[in-house]
Parts: sequence; C-alpha cells; structure tokens
Amino acid sequence: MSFVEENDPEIFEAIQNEWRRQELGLELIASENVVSEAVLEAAGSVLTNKYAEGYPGRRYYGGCEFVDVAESLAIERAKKLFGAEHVNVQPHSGSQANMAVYFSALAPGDRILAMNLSHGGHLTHGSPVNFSGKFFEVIPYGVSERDYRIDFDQVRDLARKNDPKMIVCGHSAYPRSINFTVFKEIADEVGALLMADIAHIAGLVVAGEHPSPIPHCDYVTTTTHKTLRGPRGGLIMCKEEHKKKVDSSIFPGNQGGPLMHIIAAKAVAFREALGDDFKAYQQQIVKNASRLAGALQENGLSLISGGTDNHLMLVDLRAGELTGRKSQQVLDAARITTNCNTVPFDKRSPFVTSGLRLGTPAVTSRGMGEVEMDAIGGFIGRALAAPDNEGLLAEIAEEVTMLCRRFPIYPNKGKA
Ligand code: DSN
Repeated sequence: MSFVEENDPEIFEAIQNEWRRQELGLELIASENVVSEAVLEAAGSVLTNKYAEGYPGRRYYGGCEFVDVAESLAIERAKKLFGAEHVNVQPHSGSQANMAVYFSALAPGDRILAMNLSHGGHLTHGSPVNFSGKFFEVIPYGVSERDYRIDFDQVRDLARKNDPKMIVCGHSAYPRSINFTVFKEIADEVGALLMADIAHIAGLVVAGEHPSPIPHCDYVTTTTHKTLRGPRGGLIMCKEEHKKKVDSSIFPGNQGGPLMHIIAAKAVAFREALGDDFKAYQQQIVKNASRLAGALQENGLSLISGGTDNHLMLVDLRAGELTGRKSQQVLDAARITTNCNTVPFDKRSPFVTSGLRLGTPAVTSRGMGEVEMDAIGGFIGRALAAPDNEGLLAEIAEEVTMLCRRFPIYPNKGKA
C-alpha cells in the first residue's frame, strides 16, 4: 500500500484516476508531455524540504551544500544543451521566467512589441488581462491573412513606428518555424532588446530540429515540461551582460525560495536531453506532427497555414458549425485530449473558439510513430464528422484504449 493511499484515500483516488486517464487516453495537448521515471523520482524527492534562497555558494540558509550540487549541475547542463552564456534555473514557471526578464530590463509603461495572443502568442506576451499587458504598453503583431505566417512587413513597420524597448518572439500556437534572424535585424534597426520565449520548441531547438534563438537574442526563456520533457518549471538564458540583473530579478525580485526538488528534476531532464536518444525523439515528434497533419487533412479537416513545421498544428473550424470548444468535448468523449484555441482572425470568443490545437510530444514519448498518427487522424476525423453520435464516440474510445495499451507510458508501473 502506498503512503498516500494509507494517509489520504481521496487524493490517492484522484491520482489513480489521473494515471488511468493518461495511460488509456491519447494526450494531444501540444504543451504537455510525460516525464521519465527518473525525473518523476527527483521531483518527488526530499529536496522539497529545503529552503535555499540565493544562488549556489551564496545562500541565505545553512545546509545548502547538496542542493548547491543539484542547482550547479542543472545550470551547467542547461548551458551545454543550449550553448547559452548564462542560465537561471530557478523560475517556477514560464510566466515567472518572462516576468523576471521584463522586470530586469524594462520600467513600467515601457513599450513591448509582441505576438497577438489570438495569432499564436502567449498570455504573458502582453495580453491585457495579464500582468504583462497591465505593466507595459504592448503593440501586438500577427500573422498575414495570406499565408498565416508571421507578417514581417508588419513587424518591421510597427517597430519603426513605435520604437519598442523590447521585441518578443516565440509563440504558443504557431505551427511554423520562427525566423529569429529577421527578428534580430528588426530589433537592431530600432535599437530594441530581443527576447524569445521558446517554451514550445525548446526540445526541437536542442536537437537541431528548429533554428536556435541563442545567437540572436538578449534573452531566451522556456518552460522545461513541454518538448524538453522535464518537470513543470521555467528557465532563463541570457547574454553575460544581462546576467546580474536577470538573477536579481528572479531572486529577490520576483521569487523567494527556489523549488530545489524541481531544480534537481530539471537537472535530470537536461542530462537526458544531452543523451543520444533525445535527438531521435525530437525528430520523431516532428515526423509524427507532419504525418498527423496529413492524416487530418485526408480526413477532411483544414489546418491553419496548411500544415506544420514543428510539433503542433491548428485545426481551422471557422467554416463550419462545429466550434473549437465542442470539438474538444467530442474528442474528450473519445478519450483524445486536446485544447480548443483561437485561430488568427477568429470571430468566436476565446472561450468558444474556431480552432483546435494538437501536438505530438506526449504520444511520441510513449513510442508511437507514423502508423499510429494515421490511426489517430482517422479517430479524430470520424469523431468530428459525427459529433453527436455517442455510440460512435464510445466505439472510438475503445479503439483508442486498445491502441494506448500497446504503448504503456510507464511499463514498470503495471496495468492501469
Ligand atoms: N504554455 C501554454 C500552452 O501553450 O498550453 C499555457 O501557458
């Protein structure tokens, strides 16, 4: 019997149910993944007991000699992975990584040029309902209606007209490759700092499956739990010249004690990402995404920009009655987990939406390949063609479960 089972049966049941949901269903949320047992173990370790405000060798508490080892390893490994001059592994999340960078370089009211949330940006890139939109003056750029690629004529034009202090690139729902070189040219032309948030594509960048922003950007932020396949958390990389301000913006500026168990788990994940298998894994994510995109199109679904260059795709539902929200619910009934998402030029509300975002990192982690992507495209096509046919959705859910049983997430854990 587990300790949680014995001490807290209600939480134990919730954990077991969530485990079953993950094991027996298809996780296609583009920002999710499944970590290794080693990452899981480090995240659940005794390091959670330790306070360690400060940085390795410069802490405000005693007894930090072992957590110093963990944090130093995390820093060195992340530097090696990305080729970064300086790394801070303490951000609790991607939002806090972004917040720390903004507050290290900008004053309230300064101007930022960043991607519109409904065109694929992130809440923390200046949405009016987020701290970033409340503290800073945000000029949004977007994609072109012609090809749904970032409209660099617009970015350049807005940069020239508005003279931003910082340009933010890197996105949460953009299925195409990002040209960091052009962003850098524009930033240099107007004398702006350049930040890339590579939360979604960090793993692809490490493996050379997406160009790296590191040579071009003053700051690069990421989460550690998406394609990078680590524990939930954030990371900041920056040029040496910004190091002092970034570190003090995280602590004491925005955070108190770092989560040492999570930092240890980040170190474990970075070691995995330095290994030979990681490149093959990232290549497979991209191959799977491209194959799934093709399968969805063969099943009559239309995709924003006509496909994908990375790990994600956006189904464009603007032409029909079926909304993003309803599609998400229909797929939930078939044990396929996705998220509804606004698409560029969406006329529906952000809660309803005309898009569905799908990604392949998690299904690729459990060993699925292109043949399985064809099957998944078929499941989704059938489900969305008959959204009110409960019998059919239950039938698809059974087929999904059979497929998932062939690809256990944690083979040593036994049957869910
Ligand atoms: N990173 C977001 C996502 O892409 O799902 C949530 O913050």
